[in-house]
Amino acid sequence: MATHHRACNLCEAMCGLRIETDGARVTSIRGDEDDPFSKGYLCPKATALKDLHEDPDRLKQPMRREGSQWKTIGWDEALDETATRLHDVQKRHGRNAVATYLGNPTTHNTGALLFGPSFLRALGTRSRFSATSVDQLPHMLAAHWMFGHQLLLPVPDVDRTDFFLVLGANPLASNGSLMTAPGMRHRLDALKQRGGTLVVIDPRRSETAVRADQHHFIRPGTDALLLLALLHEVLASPLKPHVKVDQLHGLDEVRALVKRFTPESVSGATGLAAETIRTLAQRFANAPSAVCYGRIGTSVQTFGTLCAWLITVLNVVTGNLDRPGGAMFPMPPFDPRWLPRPMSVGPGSYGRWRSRVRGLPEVGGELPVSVLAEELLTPGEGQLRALVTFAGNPVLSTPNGAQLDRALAGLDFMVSIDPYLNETTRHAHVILPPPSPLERVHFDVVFPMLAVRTVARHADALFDPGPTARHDWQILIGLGKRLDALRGAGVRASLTWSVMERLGPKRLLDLGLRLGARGGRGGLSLKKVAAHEHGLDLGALEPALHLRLKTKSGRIELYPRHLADDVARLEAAAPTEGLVLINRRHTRDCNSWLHNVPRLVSGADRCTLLMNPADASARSLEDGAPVTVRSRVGEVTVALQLSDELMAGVVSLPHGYGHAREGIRLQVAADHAGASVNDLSDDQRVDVVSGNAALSGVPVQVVAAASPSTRAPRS
Ligand SMILES: Nc1nc2c(c(=O)[nH]1)N[C@H]1C(S)=C(S)[C@@H](COP(=O)(O)OP(=O)(O)OC[C@H]3O[C@@H](n4cnc5c(=O)[nH]c(N)nc54)[C@H](O)[C@@H]3O)O[C@H]1N2
Ligand SMILES: Nc1nc2c(c(=O)[nH]1)N[C@H]1C(S)=C(S)[C@@H](COP(=O)(O)OP(=O)(O)OC[C@H]3O[C@@H](n4cnc5c(=O)[nH]c(N)nc54)[C@H](O)[C@@H]3O)O[C@H]1N2
Ligand code: SF4
Ligand SMILES: [Mo]
Repeated sequence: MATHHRACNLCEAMCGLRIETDGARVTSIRGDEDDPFSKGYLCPKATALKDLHEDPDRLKQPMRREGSQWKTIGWDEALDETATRLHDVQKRHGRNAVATYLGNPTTHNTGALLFGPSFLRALGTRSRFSATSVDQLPHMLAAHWMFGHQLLLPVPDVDRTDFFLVLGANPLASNGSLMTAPGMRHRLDALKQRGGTLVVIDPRRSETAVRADQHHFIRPGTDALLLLALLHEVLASPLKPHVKVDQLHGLDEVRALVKRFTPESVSGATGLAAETIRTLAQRFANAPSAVCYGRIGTSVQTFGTLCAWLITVLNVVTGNLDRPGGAMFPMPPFDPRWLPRPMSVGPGSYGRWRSRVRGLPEVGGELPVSVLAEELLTPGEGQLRALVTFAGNPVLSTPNGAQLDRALAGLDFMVSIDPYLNETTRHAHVILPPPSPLERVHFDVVFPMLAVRTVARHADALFDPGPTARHDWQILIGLGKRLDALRGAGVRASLTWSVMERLGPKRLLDLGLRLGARGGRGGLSLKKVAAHEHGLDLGALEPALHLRLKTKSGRIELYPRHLADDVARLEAAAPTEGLVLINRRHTRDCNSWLHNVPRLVSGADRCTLLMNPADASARSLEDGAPVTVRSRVGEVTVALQLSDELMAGVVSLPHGYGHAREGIRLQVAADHAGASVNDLSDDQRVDVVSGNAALSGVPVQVVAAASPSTRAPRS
């Protein structure tokens, strides 16, 4: 029997876990009461770490596909073959003919974060894609322009704020995003207890909205208009004395811009009464501290970057940026932003190259994943021929997944570094599976940069995966060094790879902690962090932007040119008629990849279409009946679930389902297949500034299903 303490790696909240093991078995997983940050909180997903570890469908050996058959092969053979075939495609068609796609779990994987960049350098392709462009890209681009660094992301100081204005986020289901704060329910309760206010703006009365002091419906995709009107109101009064006007660049231009956006002018499009907008602006501006926070509902829409920008402008002009109770900049002990190169993450970039077919700009070295399928399918010079997927399932997670599904079937070569044979990896020629999360070192590299307190935490592996396993970082190094060797990169390159192999994640973390601790001040070590087995908490956030602002002007850029220009597109946008589709998350889902865990999929079918009863009766649709949902790109059939929690004119499907595809090895998931919302979302709908997918607000029609063979269960 042994007890282990470590952070859960399944979502951004980093909850501290207390895991009991008996030999090679996990006997229990509970919240770590002594964790100073999560204080014992955990969600139902944490126990999935045991199930993942024990899942008979989880792959343990590399596999090669021969037709539709999979054959187990050895690691050297798998890595040699993969590197040779990637090299071969690059030799024949150019380096950019190989694409990469990095999925969400990359950000929770210490080894992949530390060694992934070296692999990408060795591959040397500009055809890089990731889940970023179906997620937080607009926030990163706005930060790049406003603060000079894509990862200077302001985080709501939820524990000290007096007024929390939430747009397009449902932290009570998602446990928070770009806001690492385990146990959101307790934090929101504490806000109430200290007399604070929670206001939620969402087309659905979400789990978070139910607990708010006020919830207002908004027509999907119109948040930018609402924010402009809030700014109109705020800027009509003199600024508070503590607003540091001399640190701002472009305030007059913002003032001039928002003049025409009166609450009356946006009321029709947004669905909020002018008086509601006016009162909200005044209450926000007059609160002792306030913070506006927008998350995925504001990012995955056609005006995502405008939203991210205007949210920050609202925080700035009300004096709530970089101030306790407002939006703050975490400066964690291990900080990949300020480490020396090559360990650091760069400040970001924009438009250095464009996608071949649609001409969308590169952002931060990546192209938007909405163009991946067309780049694979459109013949001609520069067509993509091969793909590396790492911890991603883009067939289910990116728009028009069915089109991507078809495109992947035609690749010259595909390799997936992934523990599962799923909807995406079934197209691979080779799958390289890493061990389970409990078999590896875990140190959160990304989320302390988004955490509402200054924290760090290290844990060693619980189990040894054995000599025949390869960690993600070992796979990445294994491929990188082979690619360099095939290219004749020379002795120096091969030495560098050997050094990295010998360093491994722990020594690199130690180095990073010594060099980069707390905004570059150094002084910690992995040993010191690891000594705090329940996690190291270094206290509440402190104002930090003055130390770290990276803009050329040395001031906050309030009026970035590309965004100012994009307001014209917003004003020209025609209101969408008819039903629009939005997405939702359930506490027991984790994007597309935990549906093979029986305890997380038990109970009533969750993949239902939520619809307002008025919309259903207008279409003579019945609660519980199967309905077909159609968009420009496809259709799915699911059970209808009527609820007035949805705004009229809006329907909602969960994201991450659709496991009915042939050839996957996910027995439990296949029995709870559901339908993929991304068979409806449209690859042509993007936020044109960032290229981020507009997954929300998709125009759809809903009709009774042609052959109502199944009457799906109600939840
Ligand atoms: N249980 C669970 N937790 C998760 C995940 C999961 O799949 N399941 N995924 C994780 C990941 S990768 C992420 S990025 C985070 C995301 O975390 P959140 O951003 O909190 O994501 P959601 O829970 O989808 O909440 C988005 C909300 O936006 C609303 N919305 C949709 N369109 C609009 C709009 O146009 N305007 C406004 N104002 N609101 C809109 C939706 O109704 C929904 O309530 O969650 C993480 N946590
Ligand atoms: N319509 C719609 N689409 C969405 C969203 C939405 O709200 N609505 N949300 C978007 C968001 S926020 C995100 S983040 C994306 C997620 O998009 P993706 O990252 O593409 O998809 P996931 O479902 O997270 O798939 C994760 C994959 O990683 C594998 N994996 C898990 N752990 C590891 C590991 O440690 N190492 C390796 N090598 N592999 C691992 C899993 O087996 C799985 O194949 O989806 C996006 N798509
Ligand atoms: S909220 Fe749940 S999934 Fe997220 S870190 Fe905590 S226990 Fe893990
Ligand atoms: Mo995400």
